[in-house]
Amino acid sequence: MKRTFTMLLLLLSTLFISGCSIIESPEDLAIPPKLEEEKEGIRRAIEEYLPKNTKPIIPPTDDNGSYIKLVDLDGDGEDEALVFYSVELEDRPIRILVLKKEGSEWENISEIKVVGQELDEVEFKDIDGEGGLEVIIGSKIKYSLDNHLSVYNMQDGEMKRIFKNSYDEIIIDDLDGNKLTELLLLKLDRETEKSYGELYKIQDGEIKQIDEVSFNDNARPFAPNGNLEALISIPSSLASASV
Ligand SMILES: [Ca+2]
Ligand SMILES: [Ca+2]
Ligand SMILES: [Ca+2]
Repeated sequence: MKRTFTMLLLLLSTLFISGCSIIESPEDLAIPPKLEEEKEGIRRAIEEYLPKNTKPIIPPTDDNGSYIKLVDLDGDGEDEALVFYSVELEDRPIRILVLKKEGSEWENISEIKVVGQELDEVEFKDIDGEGGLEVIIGSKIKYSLDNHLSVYNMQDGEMKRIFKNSYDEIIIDDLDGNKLTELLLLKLDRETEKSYGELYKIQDGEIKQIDEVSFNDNARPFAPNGNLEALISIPSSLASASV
């Protein structure tokens, strides 16, 4: 019980002190050697499937500077390729092409149309424990103060959206140590100016809110270098997050 609380505090301090909303492990920073190997085949597929008025975009959390990510989306042990690009003059310009290797060729099997106009977060994590990684996309929508969150997973070869919500800041991590990823959405109520966090995890096959974290009066958790001890009052029920 205590562990969840401590981990959460640690995560929150990292988040607020660094002003960065993701925590990266050394593995995340390594350039996947497989991408080098597969680049030619993927480039051929991109030329074939991508419309002409498009340009590649590099996801904000991608440290190897590539617009192609290799991720096992269906859990068969082989990586699929996700190609990030944008289409000119579209209301929802950001797209992610999903390619699967069939024999020696990469085939276009699905596509994600990102909500909004700008990527804020891109993560690949196992949320549902059902093999394969989910695609977690945080994005900014024009004229909207908060950010949009969508989670996709692959079902029968198609990318399906399994969850959507909004956030001001987001923590995407295994908060309770059960090897599955939880989502902690930090939100600001713009009328009362109070901040709160909503904790989501998989339950009975669906991503459900299992707890709410409140912040003390007048606390501004989104301000960097805030005094966390004073800011956060986490209900003891959060400790049951691992159930
Ligand atoms: Ca796969
Ligand atoms: Ca999964
Ligand atoms: Ca977990």
